[in-house]
Amino acid sequence: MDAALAAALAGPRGANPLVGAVILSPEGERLATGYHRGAGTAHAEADAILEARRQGIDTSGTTMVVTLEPCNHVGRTGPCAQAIIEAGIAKVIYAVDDPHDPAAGGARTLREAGVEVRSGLALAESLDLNREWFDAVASKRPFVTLHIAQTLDSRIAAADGSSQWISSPESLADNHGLRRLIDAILVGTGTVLIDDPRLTARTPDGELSERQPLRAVMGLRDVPEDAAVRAADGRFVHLPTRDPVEALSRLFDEGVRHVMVEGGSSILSTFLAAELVDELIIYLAPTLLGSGTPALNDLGITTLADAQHWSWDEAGGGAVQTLGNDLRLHLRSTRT
Ligand code: AOF
Ligand code: ZN
Repeated sequence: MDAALAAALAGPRGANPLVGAVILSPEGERLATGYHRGAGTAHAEADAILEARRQGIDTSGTTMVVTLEPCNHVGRTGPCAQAIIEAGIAKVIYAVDDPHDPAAGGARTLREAGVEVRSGLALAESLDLNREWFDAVASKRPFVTLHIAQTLDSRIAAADGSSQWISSPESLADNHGLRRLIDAILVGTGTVLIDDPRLTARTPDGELSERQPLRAVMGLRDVPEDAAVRAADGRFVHLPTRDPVEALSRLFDEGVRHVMVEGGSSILSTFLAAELVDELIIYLAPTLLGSGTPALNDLGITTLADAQHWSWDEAGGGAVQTLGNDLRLHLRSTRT
């Protein structure tokens, strides 16, 4: 299962989960490995079976170890359960059930065909591998990470509007690393009109990274024809709404399972007030402004008893990290 998990990591994140599969001989020797390369391409199981065929390996009587329950549906490809049965594989060991209704049920199909099936091996690691995807599929909306780069006194811009750069180069590089992993980045039309950001994922030397998130702008105002978000590769969408639920639903339909909301204050506050944020990443610079744009507006809370509570998230580098001159705070919603 470790090898299947490692293989899964080679795939891209997106509408589909990361999945890896390994085929073992009856003696436990590793014969072939496969992984899923993203929506529209072969699933990990089919990829591993294909790899075995390419090497002229007979798969009958073998064991498949896979990080997700083999699918039972004909989506863009599949069904994997059928491909496994046809390949004569005798035993399937998978980590976690597929929570996606149309695809679920592969384990039963396999058992009915006489394949021995076991599940639950490396369950925690497999859930962790796709934790945003599992969350998004269960809630039928993208997993939401909120990103704020702020001063000690929670300002995201000075009184004259200047906001570049509150955070250190190390924090910026960290943010661009996150942009490579998420499916979409979302800002409000106000941010586009004031800051004209590119919203691309870039390396520290300013080169465009290979994988770019969808750039989404929400709000009723138009996005100017010459706005920087429209440039580059055309992976841009304007969501003409102020309703965060509607914006998330549109993004989910576009295949987005993990979105990072980057500002400004009104959109950050809207998502927080609506309790639609799963994860908070705050870059805290050791500077004070005393005036300027606050990171957040009114969240509709008037008494301490109604305060939102967040928990420190130790995953992925820890709850508090030092990045150059800044602190990176990582928090998780206590809703779930
Ligand atoms: C598997 N193996 O490697 C993956 C699975 O319509 P499709 O073909 O893109 O299928 C997408 C669904 O299939 C996805 O939502 C998830 O439930 C499952 N993904 N299943 O057996 C794989 N990637
Ligand atoms: Zn499949």
